[in-house]
Amino acid sequence: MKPDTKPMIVTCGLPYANGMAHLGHMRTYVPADIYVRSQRKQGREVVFICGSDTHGTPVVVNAEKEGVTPAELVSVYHDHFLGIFGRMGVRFDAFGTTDDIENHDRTTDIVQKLIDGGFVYSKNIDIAYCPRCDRFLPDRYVEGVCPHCGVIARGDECDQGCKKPLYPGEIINPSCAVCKGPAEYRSQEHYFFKLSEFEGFLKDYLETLRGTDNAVNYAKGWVTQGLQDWCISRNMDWGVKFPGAEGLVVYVWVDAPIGYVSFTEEWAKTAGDSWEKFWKAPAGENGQESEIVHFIGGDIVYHHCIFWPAMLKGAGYSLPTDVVASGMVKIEDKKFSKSRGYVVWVGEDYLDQGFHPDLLRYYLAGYTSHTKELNFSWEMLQEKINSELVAVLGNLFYRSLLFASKNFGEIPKGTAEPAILERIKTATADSVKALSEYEFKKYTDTVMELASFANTYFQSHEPWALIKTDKEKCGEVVYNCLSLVKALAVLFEPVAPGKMQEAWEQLGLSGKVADTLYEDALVPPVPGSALGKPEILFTKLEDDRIAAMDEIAKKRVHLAMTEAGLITGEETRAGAVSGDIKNNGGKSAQKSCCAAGEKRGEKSMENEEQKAELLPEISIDDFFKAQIKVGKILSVETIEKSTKLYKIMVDVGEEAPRQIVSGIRAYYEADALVGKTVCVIVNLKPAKLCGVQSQGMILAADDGSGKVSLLMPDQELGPGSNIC
Ligand code: B3M
Ligand code: ZN
Repeated sequence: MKPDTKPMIVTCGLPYANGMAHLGHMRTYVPADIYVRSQRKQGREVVFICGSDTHGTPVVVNAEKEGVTPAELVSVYHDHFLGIFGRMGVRFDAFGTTDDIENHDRTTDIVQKLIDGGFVYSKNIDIAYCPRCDRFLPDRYVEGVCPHCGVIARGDECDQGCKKPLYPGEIINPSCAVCKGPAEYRSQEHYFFKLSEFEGFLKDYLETLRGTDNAVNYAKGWVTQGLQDWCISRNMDWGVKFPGAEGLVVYVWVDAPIGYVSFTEEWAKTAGDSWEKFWKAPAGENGQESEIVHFIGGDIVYHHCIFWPAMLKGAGYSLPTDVVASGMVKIEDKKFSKSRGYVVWVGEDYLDQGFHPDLLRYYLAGYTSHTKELNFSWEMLQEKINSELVAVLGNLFYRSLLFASKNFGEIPKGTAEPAILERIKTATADSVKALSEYEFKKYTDTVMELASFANTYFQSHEPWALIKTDKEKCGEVVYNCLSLVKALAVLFEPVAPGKMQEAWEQLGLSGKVADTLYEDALVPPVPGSALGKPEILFTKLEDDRIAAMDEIAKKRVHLAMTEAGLITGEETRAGAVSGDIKNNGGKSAQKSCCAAGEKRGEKSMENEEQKAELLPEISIDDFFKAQIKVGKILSVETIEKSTKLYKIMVDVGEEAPRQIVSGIRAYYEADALVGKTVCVIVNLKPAKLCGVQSQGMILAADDGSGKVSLLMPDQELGPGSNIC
């Protein structure tokens, strides 16, 4: 295990300081922290960098929603993230904000270098403008249709469709994200980075870039398709001023990754070290003399593998050597969604409930491959912890330490068997190799296999019997068990730093296991040295605790659904709380798109899933249970309590018009609906949506990509005509 001597920077994607930390965040930060701890155990100099992403529309839009200034919002969530990382054992060496003076200065410097290098030009382009709000609509202020794949997207990226970044002026049918009204395009001068000039460079560079396939291979594909120049200025006040351009700031995706550099500068100032050795490292024989490893979410590969290296290259900085992208997170088998309640908040739902951070760290690392989809459920957490950490690792530690303490009162005399040392050596080498390939699950599996081996060793040597017949021999066995325990504490520390420090102290060892190198795993404990007090490290997660957490999760989904108008506040049916849309207007409501409320993109993803999933067969009689009639829309009103619903009066050929609540608001302007001839289920059990009575359902079709159309007869038919 010869440590590589190149200094290494490891970074994590910067969380937007606009909301609380959730499991999705941890899926990137915990493995990155494990990686850093593991590198340090190989004797490598590593600086671990992160910070708050404070600029851009994600922050400004949320601040506006909450009625505070962006700076106020940032300050709250910056502190929140810092607190959560501390509690989760994620130890950054620097955690700055992109609004720090160092980042303003570094961004200005880099953008100026790009300008001086001839990589920036200005051009008049069409920018979405909202006449009602009287302002230009940068990025997430505008919504519309992706020009590449036709899916509903936000202005800066096709987040639910093809995932491509979108450029100002590209989105089709723009509408204002604030007032929801139609936007228009107006011409304005903006600044562009000549990304297209970097095509050749990027092609070669990506051949050398390491990391996970879901990052590197995607990026290669994008370059092959050709690169467009990139608009790097925005109409906003909040952000880094664009050098030499009044009223414009730098696009957030320029100053955010520059945070990696400026936070390194902040670290260097405090540590009395140099940031240049990482970011301005001259090329040695094998390329640059530093390693830069970015851990990111799978949705920001383009930014890290294309934009960022091109910017660094253009401005004369060192280049990322590895990009590691994590897979998606599902909650209870449902697509992660804050608005639908499928979210686990790291503070409120986990740490504040008294769960130890190391259990979650283990789950995140060991559930599946880093690049695959990770599904979280409280039951699976329980199962994994109880059957692995409690039954295997915890059991070994406690039984070995307790037995040693009771029968010897110290580390007994003995020598480590060569076969055991060999086992430890192989496990260490396998673990290190696994992490060099970013295989976190292989890492935890390797550790767990060694723990199983140690349990078998303990069991098969029966120290409880030996102690009665041959204390010396028994001491040998226990000594070997403790050698394995010590090795396991070293190997498992990157995953469970808190618990392994406790184990370290129980072994009577001084110092920090976090500072112990892998090679020390092979050094058995000193015979005759004192032991600490044995304590159970991992206790079973009991059913009632998990059931209580399940209940909290279900309530959250229920609340989200109620807010979205999918179920009424009073209803707490088991089906509803477990996440099914209520039967009344339930499955059929989803099919016909009467379901209201969710972010449009999320809805389309769900429909994608539904497309693949056929419902059970029904008979013709079942079908005719639904009475569908032609109706004419008389009037449309918005429902104040909801942002998604309309109250629609429909003439269905009866004495009085029907009042129907419909989730069609995201797709149709109210005025455009009046006078339309539609199809209505008239015998649906009445329901209350957002407190408003609904007596039927208007049918619509949804293509699964967010495009929604009312179903209408193709000839004019009078209200009340039967659909058969
Ligand atoms: N703030 C968060 C995201 O899009 C964004 C990352 C910036 S990394 C430089 O996941
Ligand atoms: Zn798209």
